[in-house]
Amino acid sequence: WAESLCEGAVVLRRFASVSGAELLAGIERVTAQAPFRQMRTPGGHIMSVAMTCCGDWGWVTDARGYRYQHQDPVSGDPWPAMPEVFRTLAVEAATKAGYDDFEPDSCLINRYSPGARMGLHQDKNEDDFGQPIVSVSLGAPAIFQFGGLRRGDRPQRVPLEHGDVVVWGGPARLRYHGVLTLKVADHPLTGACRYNLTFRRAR
Ligand code: MD5
Ligand code: FE
Repeated sequence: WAESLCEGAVVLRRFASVSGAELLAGIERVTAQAPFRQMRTPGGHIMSVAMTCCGDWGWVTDARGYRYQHQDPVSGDPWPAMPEVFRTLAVEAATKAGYDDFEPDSCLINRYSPGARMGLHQDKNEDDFGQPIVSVSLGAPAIFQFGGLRRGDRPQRVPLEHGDVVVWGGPARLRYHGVLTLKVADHPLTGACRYNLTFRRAR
C-alpha cells in the first residue's frame, strides 16, 4: 500500500487514520494559542484556506511576500511547539518512503472549508530541496492536483481522504500542485472541513 504517483511521490493510503483523533486534538491545542487565520498574498488577495503553524518555523504570507518566521505575526509570540504525535507520524511516513533522517522543523496546518481551494503553486521557500515534504489529509475528502515542473503541464487529479499521507521528494519535490474547490461533505470527526498538515524542513 505504498503507491507511487510518479518518481519521488509516495502515497501511504490511510497511514494516519489510527492517529486521526489524536492529530485533531493536536490541532485544537495549537489553535488555542495560534488561531486559524486567512493570510494575504503578496498580490493582495485573501487566501480561501485558513492557516496556522507549529514548530520552530512558521510559513507566512503578507504584502511583503512569502517566508518562514519564528513568531506568529498575529500575537508576536513564537509558534506553538510541534505536538509529539505530529512529529512521530511525519518521521515514520518519511522513513517508509525511504527518507531515514527527515526532521521537520515546521508544520503548516491548512483548514479548507467548503468552497476553499489552493491554486497551482510550487513549494520553494525552503533551504534544501533534497529534503522531502510530508502531507497528511484529515477529515473531508479533496481532489489534489498534481502537476509537472512547468506551470502549464496538465495536472493529474488525485483523490485524498482522511488519513492519507503523501511524501513528496526527489523529482516530485518541486512539482506544481494545488487543491480543487472543496465540496460540501460531512465527516464524523471534522464535519465539513478538511485539514492538511504539511511537514517541512524549512532551514
Ligand atoms: C494541501 N498543501 O493539501 C497541500 C499539501 C501547501 C500545500 O500545497 O503548500 O500548503 S502539500 C502538497 C505538496 C507539497 C510539496 C510538493 C508537492 C505537493 N508536489 O510535488 O506535488 O493543503
Ligand atoms: Fe504546496
